[in-house]
Amino acid sequence: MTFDYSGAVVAPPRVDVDAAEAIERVSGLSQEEFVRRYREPRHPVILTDALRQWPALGRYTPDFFKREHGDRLIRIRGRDYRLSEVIEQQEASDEQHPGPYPCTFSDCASLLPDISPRFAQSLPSRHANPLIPTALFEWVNHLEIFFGGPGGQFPYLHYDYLRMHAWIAQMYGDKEFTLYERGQEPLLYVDPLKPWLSRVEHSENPDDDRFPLFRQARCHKVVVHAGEALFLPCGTWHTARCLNVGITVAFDQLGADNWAEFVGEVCAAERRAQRNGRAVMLAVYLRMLGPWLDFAERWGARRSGTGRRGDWGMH
Ligand SMILES: O=C(O)CCC(=O)C(=O)O
Ligand SMILES: [Fe+2]
Repeated sequence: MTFDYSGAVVAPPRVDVDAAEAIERVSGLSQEEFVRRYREPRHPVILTDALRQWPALGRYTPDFFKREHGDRLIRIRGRDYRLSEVIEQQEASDEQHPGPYPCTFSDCASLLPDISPRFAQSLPSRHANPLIPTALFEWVNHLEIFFGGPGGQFPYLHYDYLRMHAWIAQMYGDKEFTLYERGQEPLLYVDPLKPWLSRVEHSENPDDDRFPLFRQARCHKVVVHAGEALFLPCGTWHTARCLNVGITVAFDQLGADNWAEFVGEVCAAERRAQRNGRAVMLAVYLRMLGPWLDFAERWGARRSGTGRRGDWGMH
């Protein structure tokens, strides 16, 4: 998608609507209500009780990771660090001098028992289905743990790759998310080569000369606290900032309801890479596969709480 906006535009103040009005915090939500009120209309929501059965809750602290996983290596801007070293830097940091961010590890297989059950609202997820070519997810980590310290800012305004839904499970500390209302792409300076990224740098303090329309974009800020799970429906433009030392489990979801968007993104990526024949073949195959997977999920594959690796996109 390209937008050409020339001519002078006066930038009005940025619209940050009070998040308390915009993004609800709910508990005791049935699966049907979740689908009807949030997933279908693509409204973000915070579930305050979805993680309550996770053994990780209360256990995932900076000290726990320093003690149990401190020797794990984390690559940040081309250099390897020990996780304990990174956490110590983040603990010693402040808003004015943030530590390295984002700092993630994605080799989470051994941690699955800590974050099970995968709650009903985040299922089904079909990434690991053997009928879906794994090459489609070459660049995707379906499950990651983020470590951050005060002032740590996610570097891009984006929506999650291939229009998957994103779940942000905050295990420790508080993280502020800035969520943009849907349908504002003309104001977001979408990168035509990577249409899930905005070209606006430092979205908290944007360059008005380069991105004059950006200030008109309506966004909502919401703080996710430890124990809460934020649902970001597919295609939600967002960015994030750590308010203090924090640990976040982030994972994605691909199901029947965002399948069409997913297929659209896969084919668009093939076309951008000039692979038009492959784009057509994938479109035909994935559009036929969708109803088959719906059927299979309806008849048995759709259950929660079993902690299967496949639910987390692992084979
Ligand atoms: O937790 C964060 O800093 C943002 C995570 C995120 O949006 C992502 O990984 O796509
Ligand atoms: Fe994201």
